[in-house]
Amino acid sequence: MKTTAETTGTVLSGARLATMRKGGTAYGLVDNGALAVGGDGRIAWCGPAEELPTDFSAWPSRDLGGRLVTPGLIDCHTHIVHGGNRAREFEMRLEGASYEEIARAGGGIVSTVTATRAASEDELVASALPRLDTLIAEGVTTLEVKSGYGLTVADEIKMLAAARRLGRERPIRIVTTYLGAHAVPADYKGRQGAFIDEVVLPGLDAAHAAGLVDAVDGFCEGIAFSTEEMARVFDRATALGLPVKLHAEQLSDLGGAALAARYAALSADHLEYLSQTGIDAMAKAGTVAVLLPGAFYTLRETQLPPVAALRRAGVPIALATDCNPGTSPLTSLLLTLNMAATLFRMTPEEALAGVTREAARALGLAADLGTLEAGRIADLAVWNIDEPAELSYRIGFNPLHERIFGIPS
Ligand code: DI6
Ligand code: FE
Repeated sequence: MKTTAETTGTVLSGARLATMRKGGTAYGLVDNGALAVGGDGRIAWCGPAEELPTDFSAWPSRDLGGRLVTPGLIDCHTHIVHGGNRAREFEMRLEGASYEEIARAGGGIVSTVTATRAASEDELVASALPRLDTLIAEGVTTLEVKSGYGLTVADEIKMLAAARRLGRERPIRIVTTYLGAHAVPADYKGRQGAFIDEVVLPGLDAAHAAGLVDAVDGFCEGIAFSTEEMARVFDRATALGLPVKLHAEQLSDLGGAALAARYAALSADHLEYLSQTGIDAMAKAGTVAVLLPGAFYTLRETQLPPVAALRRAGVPIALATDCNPGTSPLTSLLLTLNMAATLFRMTPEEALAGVTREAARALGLAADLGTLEAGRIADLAVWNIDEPAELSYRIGFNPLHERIFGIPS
């Protein structure tokens, strides 16, 4: 993209750029780099400082003192809007109950549904903000938020409206996902088909008509929905022109990832029990694998997601917090990087790509976000570190110096 000096903007100089562009140096690193941000909030130019085109020399410039600059971080899978918490269930699991036992006994997701239904939209926003602020403080500039704890048409819409409002309360890009097929509420127990007909599909139509849906997701699992049931939801999503994604192969292998791939899904998420057939289907469809080490850790899962096989097949791997009250009460994307490296043996470079370039792709936003290059939106994180690997290496330490959302001051 050619931008000329007619456009005013800002030049950020004295930057070590981890551009996260593929195919060049590790992390796409540019030492002694400069980055010109146009008045439209997009990167006009990015590269070695000595090559900065004279077009941009008239722009005001700011020296970043040699700091590392990465794309703003992207948390591409969260359930950050929800009522209540599940600290009591945490205690029960420590006393020996399994996640599935608790879910079957009416606890688990269903207890969060009760708390979410009881909360107003204002209350949902207010309770999500402290969690959101924690992510923002670590350089997160784009956040995906799922519904799925309302499970009535009105309550799903209330959750999505609360999610959209987070983007007006704070300087952050919010992407919403409709997750009506998350759990079967008590009044539909044993009548899953009726739940899909009477709630999931009409809820999707209504939320979409209200402009509240960017993508459609589901929980494909023994304790939730079958592949046949998810196919019905995906058919409706496709008819509405909405992209799909799926919670797949988290607790068992139902072939969810292959189903998602058949619908050209943006992503299949969790994937601990993913088979080679699922991997091949994802590779063919270009579906991103979103791995969620916070849920793996919280559930004390021992089955590792097939990272090496995904790599071999060339499936892009993204990472996210899965921030939710049951299986991943996690609001740190930096800790997620550390867990991905230590638990999943991903390289620090893969981990950082997983919350930038590949996370953008998992949201269908790869043309706008996730790398530092001309034309992309200038969401940036500036860090007080020298080596990008430090982002994965440290535990419980936040080296963010500055977060730039669109237009630098
Ligand atoms: N998988 C998960 O890990 C979360 N949802 C899902 O489909 C857990 C949701 C919860 O337990 O509240
Ligand atoms: Fe999830």
